[in-house]
Amino acid sequence: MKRLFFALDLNDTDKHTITLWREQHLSLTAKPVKSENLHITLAFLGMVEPEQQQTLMEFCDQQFLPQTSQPKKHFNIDCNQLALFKKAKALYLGCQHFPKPLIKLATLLSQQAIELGIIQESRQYHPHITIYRKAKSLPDNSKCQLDLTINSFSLYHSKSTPDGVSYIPLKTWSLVQ
Ligand code: 2AM
Repeated sequence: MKRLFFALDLNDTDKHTITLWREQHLSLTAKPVKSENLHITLAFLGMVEPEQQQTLMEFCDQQFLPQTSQPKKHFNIDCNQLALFKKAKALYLGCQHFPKPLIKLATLLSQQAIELGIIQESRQYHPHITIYRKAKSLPDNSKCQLDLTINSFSLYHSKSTPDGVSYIPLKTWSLVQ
């Protein structure tokens, strides 16, 4: 069994933009999320059996096969909020106008997980990029404006290592031709 989740991938340039902005605008005693771990969760799955993983991957293969006749464009994400999940102590970047097709994607993946008996949280989907953990409060200078580009999503394995958690993409599906 593996601890898995689906997430939108951030490209290296955007990860660098976020970490640079964080360095320049915030100085917190909280724990910064490693640049390579930055992502936007679509559906958290938790512990998943190999057969369930296989079925989920086959479902995505069918849904997101490249179709050259249907050109698709990348998605722009305008991160304009810095906010805090108080209970989880997670400081995150959010965006007011998240693309509807990506919300639909999150719903689709979550429904698919439920069909396989994987429990999903009933609260509303709240797309975000966690940039600090163990954050106690929202910094005063909480304005941000970061334009990010989304081309794909992946099934990630959340793996504990001596250097902290590592998010390993197991398979990636393109949202762009
Ligand atoms: P976070 O960014 O807000 O911490 C891997 O754990 C990813 O799944 C994290 O990005 C985490 O969100 C997200 N996630 C959502 N629900 C979770 C849960 N119940 N437990 C752990 N991670 C969860």
